[in-house]
Amino acid sequence: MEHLSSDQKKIVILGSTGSIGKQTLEIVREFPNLFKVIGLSANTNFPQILKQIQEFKPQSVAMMEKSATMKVKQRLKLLGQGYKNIKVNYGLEALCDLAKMEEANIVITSVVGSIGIKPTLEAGKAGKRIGLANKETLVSAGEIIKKNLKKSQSQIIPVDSEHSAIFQCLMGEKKENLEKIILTCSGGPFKDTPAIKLKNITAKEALNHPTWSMGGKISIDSSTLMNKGLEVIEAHHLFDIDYKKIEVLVHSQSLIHSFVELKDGSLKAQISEPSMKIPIQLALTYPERLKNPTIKKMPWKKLNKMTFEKPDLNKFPCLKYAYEAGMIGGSLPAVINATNEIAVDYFLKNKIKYPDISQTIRKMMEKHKLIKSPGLEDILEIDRETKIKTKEMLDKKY
Ligand code: MN3
Repeated sequence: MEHLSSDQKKIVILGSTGSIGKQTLEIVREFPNLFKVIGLSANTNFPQILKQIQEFKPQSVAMMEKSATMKVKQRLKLLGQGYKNIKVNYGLEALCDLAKMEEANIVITSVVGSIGIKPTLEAGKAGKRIGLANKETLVSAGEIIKKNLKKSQSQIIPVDSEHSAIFQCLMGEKKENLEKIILTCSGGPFKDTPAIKLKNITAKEALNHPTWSMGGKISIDSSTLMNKGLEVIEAHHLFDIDYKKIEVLVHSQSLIHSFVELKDGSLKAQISEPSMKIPIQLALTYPERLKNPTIKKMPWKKLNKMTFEKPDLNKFPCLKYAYEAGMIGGSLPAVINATNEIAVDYFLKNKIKYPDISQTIRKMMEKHKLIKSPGLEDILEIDRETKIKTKEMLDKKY
């Protein structure tokens, strides 16, 4: 057992108490000889991260909130000697320090929202492999991230199921042979809800996703199709492909996680049970694959019942806005992303109605003065400013 430890991959998980973070730890738990967790971070969930610290004994921990940081420190002190050397810090700076930890081989970025931009950039600059599960980063700062990645040894392996599917379909294919990407989409819980009824939807209903169990923000994004919109922009950056060659197809069973169409007319798809463990594990093991007994295999009979249809862009305008923002580019994707973050937060707190989410995004897009090629500071400033303006607008409305 011990002799393998020199090949052990050292892993940092940004956002370890969220859904992706926890599943990453499940994989580490399954293969203790292959992986060692050296850094963990969470927003405020200190009971959960304390459990994780006790189990995985990382070198370093970052919390986003100061009071949670203090609680973690106090508890570790009580736990005694074995925990004395674990560093616990807080804030964005601490998150960035984790992302560039010298010993780290792989950084899983599963924090939610534009807070992920800086740490992802730091991991990239430090030449780490990035298991990217934070879509807001590429949406808001795709060009900047890519430019920085080119200068280092860093590589992004997408953890989002659709992008992992595309990545897998393209393994062994030449870039110039890629003709088209077809992103599949579950359609969310309101696929068959009449448009007229959308205004009465509650946060509780929207959180009830048909095929995936996920965090609050992404569940709402899935229901508005903004999630797919963000994924379209992400795919454009990850695979260097024109927006006109990215199509979205509603496939409610979530068995085909995306397709690629190749130059010769061949269509490739990646198919599996809806589980995030395959993409997460591949991000850790690529180019190898591992047999993992906790991953369910798919019975072929399920393939008998697959359906595909076009998304309804009038009922779910967020997807249309995301395409538009992506094609215009510059600072606009950062604006729709920041507006969406606030609008979703307000909706989750029952402060606004469901259709307000898309309407607010439209309004902020129209108000924005475009910066054609923004730098990192511009993006961070636009993110901050847009969030403040969105709050002002929504607070005034209700
Ligand atoms: Mn996805």
